[in-house]
Amino acid sequence: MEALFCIGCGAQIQTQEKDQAGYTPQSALEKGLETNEVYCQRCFRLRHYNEITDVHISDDAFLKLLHEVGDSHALVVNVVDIFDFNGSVIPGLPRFVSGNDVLLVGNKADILPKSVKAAKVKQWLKERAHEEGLRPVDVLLTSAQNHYAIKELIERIEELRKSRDVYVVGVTNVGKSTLINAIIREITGNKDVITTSRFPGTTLDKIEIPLDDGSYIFDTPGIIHRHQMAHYLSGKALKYISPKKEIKPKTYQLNPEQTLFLGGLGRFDFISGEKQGFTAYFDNNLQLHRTKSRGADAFYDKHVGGLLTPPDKKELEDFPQLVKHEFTLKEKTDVVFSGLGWIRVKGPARIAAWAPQGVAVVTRKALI
Ligand SMILES: Nc1nc2c(ncn2[C@@H]2O[C@H](COP(=O)(O)OP(=O)(O)OP(=O)(O)O)[C@@H](O)[C@H]2O)c(=O)[nH]1
Ligand SMILES: [Mg+2]
Repeated sequence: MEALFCIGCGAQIQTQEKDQAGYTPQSALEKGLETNEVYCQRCFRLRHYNEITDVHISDDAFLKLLHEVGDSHALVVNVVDIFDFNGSVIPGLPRFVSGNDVLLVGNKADILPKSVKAAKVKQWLKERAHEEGLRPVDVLLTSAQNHYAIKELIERIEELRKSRDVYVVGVTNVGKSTLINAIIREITGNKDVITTSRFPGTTLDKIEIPLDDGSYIFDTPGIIHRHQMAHYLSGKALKYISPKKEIKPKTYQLNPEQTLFLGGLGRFDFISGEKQGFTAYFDNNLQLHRTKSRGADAFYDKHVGGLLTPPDKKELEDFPQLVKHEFTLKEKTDVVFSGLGWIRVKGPARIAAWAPQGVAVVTRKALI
């Protein structure tokens, strides 16, 4: 029999090993073949019950795919999450794409505050890309979720690909599959063909979508960065790091030696400087708590999993300790908790940002 692949995640369909990628019960396979729509059991569960089955995906497979991109003559669409640019960077991508054109797509435009101008974000993305050694031929902003700028994206891809294949690449959870679903829906009317979810590592292998002229658009699995918050959270807490709506920034006037807890996921200390406003950009559901820095350690130990949640009591078992990162900031700077959000500091100020061990904290030129 010819190899079959799950149209939801790209894994090769098999009926033998229950805990391996692509497993499909024989009866489901036969049913799927009748309608020409074969989904594996993992996709079935994700699509109908929003339940994840863990399967192992190796970084090797991801590297192999990047080499394949380098060896082909194609347009590369690099999707990044504008809410988490640092977490979206694929190390070494400029080297892998070699001579191929790159179109940079900043997805999840819907969660940026409306007051932010698209042109400014595009310019900001271009500068950040250049810092990473990437020279995209163009930058677009989309919302795959709200179907925003999808027509524009399709037109731009058509112009740039010049009859070549298109590889859609990016780290996990930036919305590659949601974006391709939006493209498919725009062109054919079919909805949600590819499986998407808030869990990292949804797409398991390359998925081929044929185009009119015999070339393909490829969805690809995203690498999972260990320094992203998503790596350390399970089901419920993941909601807080994948905002679905426009973020409402909250400004806190802080005196030195005051602390903000970001639920139980992080902590921000204003160490020294003049009293000033700090603007927090996080999922609207994440509760921020202000306390005195003195005693904040004990406050955290007492309340994490309760008042300071997520993580909840159950998730707390495997949740890493918070680690402190100190910065002296002279001008307007974003302090980014990788994959969670950021706090804009006006400066000058000395601050400390605490994140779970392994999760990166970086500073960058303020986006807003
Ligand atoms: N707010 C918002 N969320 C989005 C958007 N696009 C995707 N998402 C959400 O982001 C999460 C990840 O989406 P996917 O399309 O599965 O991401 P992916 O890049 O294919 O991830 P992998 O397959 O793991 O590499 C899901 O919860 C989506 O609903 C968007 O435009 N706006
Ligand atoms: Mg995907």
